[in-house]
Amino acid sequence: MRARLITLEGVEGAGKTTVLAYVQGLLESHGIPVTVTREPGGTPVGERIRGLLLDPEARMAPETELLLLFAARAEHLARVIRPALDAGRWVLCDRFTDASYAYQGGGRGIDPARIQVLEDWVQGGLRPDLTLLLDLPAETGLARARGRAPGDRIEREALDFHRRVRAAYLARAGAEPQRFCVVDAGRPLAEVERRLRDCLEPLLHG
Ligand code: T5A
Repeated sequence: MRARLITLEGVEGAGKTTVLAYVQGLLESHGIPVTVTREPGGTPVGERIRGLLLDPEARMAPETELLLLFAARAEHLARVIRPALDAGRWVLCDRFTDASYAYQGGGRGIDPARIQVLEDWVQGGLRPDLTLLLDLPAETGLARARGRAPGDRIEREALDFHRRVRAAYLARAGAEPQRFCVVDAGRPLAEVERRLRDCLEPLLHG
């Protein structure tokens, strides 16, 4: 079976981190070797960039933010994602380039055509095989996330920003229904997991 890149996306607090271990376990129970990683981050340089991006004290232009995200992504692809896929390991990534379209495109208002230039340059032809979009109203996700810890720089953005993020994710899912599997993240965890298993089913037997 060809190694696959599976990404998890969603608004703040949608439950990506919560379901990561479930998805990993499901793949491993089918004998699939899995590398679990995240963006921004996943490498020593990427984690330092993440610290900067999420620092509530950091002020930066939207373009700076986008370029830092793609700098971290270039490093992640070179050191983690491509080597894993080349070695036959599936990669399960907590956020990837759809987040740049959703947050920097939808949220910050950067022209998606500019994001696409970076995507083509940094990734070449590599795109996720499957994107699991945990969908939730922005206010519900923020209430969950904020109930847990003080927000980071991006989480602290206004509700309207996070609503645009959700709308951009849903628009991308609508445009590429063959790649996206949209999961209602407002349901109880057991239901969310059942739906995720259904989403993964075709890949497990494909
Ligand atoms: N970013 C990232 C960009 O702007 N552009 C990019 O290109 C990329 C890659 C960091 C930030 O970077 C931005 C987006 C982000 O702002 P992150 O680390 O993924 O990205 O940050 P968050 O989305 O903030 O991650 P969170 O940990 O806050 O959200 P999760 O992982 O979606 O949510 P999780 O699993 O921690 O769950 C939140 C709470 O909800 C509960 C959990 O127990 C937890 O308390 N929960 C549920 N409650 C009820 N029902 C369910 N079904 C539940 N599932 C989870």
